[in-house]
Amino acid sequence: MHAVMIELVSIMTAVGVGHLTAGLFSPISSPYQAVADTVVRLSPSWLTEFGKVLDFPAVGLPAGVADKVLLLVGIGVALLALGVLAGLVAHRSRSTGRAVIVGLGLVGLAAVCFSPVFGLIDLVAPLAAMLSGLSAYFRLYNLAEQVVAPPVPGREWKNAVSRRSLMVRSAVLGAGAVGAGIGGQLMGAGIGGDTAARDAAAPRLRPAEPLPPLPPVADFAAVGTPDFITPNADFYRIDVALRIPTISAQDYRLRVRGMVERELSFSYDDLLNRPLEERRVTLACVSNQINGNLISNASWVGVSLRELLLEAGVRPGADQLFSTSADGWTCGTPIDVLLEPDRGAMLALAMNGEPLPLIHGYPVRMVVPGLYGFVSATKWLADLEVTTFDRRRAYWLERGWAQKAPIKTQSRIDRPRGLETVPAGRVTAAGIAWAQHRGISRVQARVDGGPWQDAQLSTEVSRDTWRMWRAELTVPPGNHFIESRATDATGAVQTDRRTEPIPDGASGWPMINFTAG
Ligand SMILES: Nc1nc2c(c(=O)[nH]1)N[C@H]1C(S)=C(S)[C@@H](COP(=O)(O)O)O[C@H]1N2
Ligand SMILES: [Mo]
Repeated sequence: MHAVMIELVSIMTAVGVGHLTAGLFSPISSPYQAVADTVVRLSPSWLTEFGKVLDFPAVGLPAGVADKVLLLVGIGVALLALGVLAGLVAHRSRSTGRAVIVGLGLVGLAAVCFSPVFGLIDLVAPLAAMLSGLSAYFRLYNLAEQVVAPPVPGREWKNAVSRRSLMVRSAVLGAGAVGAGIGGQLMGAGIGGDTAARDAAAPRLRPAEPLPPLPPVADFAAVGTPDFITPNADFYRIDVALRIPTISAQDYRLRVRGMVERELSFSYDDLLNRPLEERRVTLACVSNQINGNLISNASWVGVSLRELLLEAGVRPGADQLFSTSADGWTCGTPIDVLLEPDRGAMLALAMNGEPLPLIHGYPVRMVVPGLYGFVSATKWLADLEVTTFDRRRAYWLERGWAQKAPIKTQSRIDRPRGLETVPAGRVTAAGIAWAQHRGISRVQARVDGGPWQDAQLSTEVSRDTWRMWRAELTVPPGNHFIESRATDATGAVQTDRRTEPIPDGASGWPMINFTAG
């Protein structure tokens, strides 16, 4: 019994101290965090794709968050289970209990060392974790050995420790470990740390030329499409960051280096002082399934990435801009696309009128109209290296996704909803269509494989944003299915050939089954 408790408390101490030390020195060096990050990096793609769309709305966990919470809780449960097992064995052999703590410590240490952003300072937290876990183990075991059974008359109490005091000390240590863990979390997250800087930047994030207001019919939200602009709180989120990198705007530095004539370096203030432009751009994730919701639209304010590259002077032969985020995630974007004068590639600083929210990349992220997010939309941007595709391979390329990934011409059906029952007769179908940077020129819908019918389109706001469609269809009572297909401004029609998201985006016509009654 004692053995299990001692094992558990020792493991908790190690984890708590590791997390606290990391919070003080370098948040990414928390062994717990590093192990979770390693699981993410090594996950097979079926698991990753499952995680991206997993959500638990009932407990307030949207997609992009639910998978992360599940992983972190899962590792905690696994640790506790291991602790119980090790404790049961340690009851017989004390060295097993010790070995498990050393083993876990080494796993944490290895995970930290293999982080893509490892630095020497990152050794402190895993070492502190292992030492504190071991010392808790020895201290509690020594205490446990002095525990005597209920005092018998005449027995010497002096050096003996009561069972109760062992329990109390274990409980205090356990509670301390939990407190240390929470403390480390708060410190690492820089709670309150940068909100002042974020607020201070807000008034300066005004574009030189504000965009004209939206046209009156930019969406058909009244019949079930999304609003034209996605509120920040509803914007889809995709990243591999278990801990949101917290970068202080004061310390922010962005280097532009590699195959350039001149290396450049910018502070957050330098970027704020450049001419700011505003663009409405719809971001889309390559992992989006047909009819999926990993797509959102915002108005971004930031600086021209093309201007930055021209200032640095791209040397001949370079074909890739290799960007790295503060947490080590990497992304490769074709330089020729970024240098197109009318592409509008930018380093965004604001999203829908406020400085970037932390989960969407504060303080600086990339936005490139027309390319899927995994090859263009680096959040928490830390480094820009001009290089070649031969020389450096980005995060998702290493995992089987495409090197270049322009967004495909697509549409989605939002109404009727899947399996919905609607009154027979005239049925309003509605949805979205997108082909960023080419623009949408036509959307058609049909019922039960019948003739295609042209849908009405919302006013085009920009060829870089989605466009909404609605169509009035006539359906008799019974079960039906509806399909849609979009045509982009180059005349290319959305293909009916169904493909999986991997490697360069899903294709195929969306289809919804519904009942008219
Ligand atoms: N640092 C970092 N940036 C990232 C990613 C990531 O994992 N880490 N994911 C990319 C992917 S796959 C997409 S689709 C977009 C999503 O941006 P959002 O979360 O703001 O919607 O961010 C991109 N930028
Ligand atoms: Mo993505």
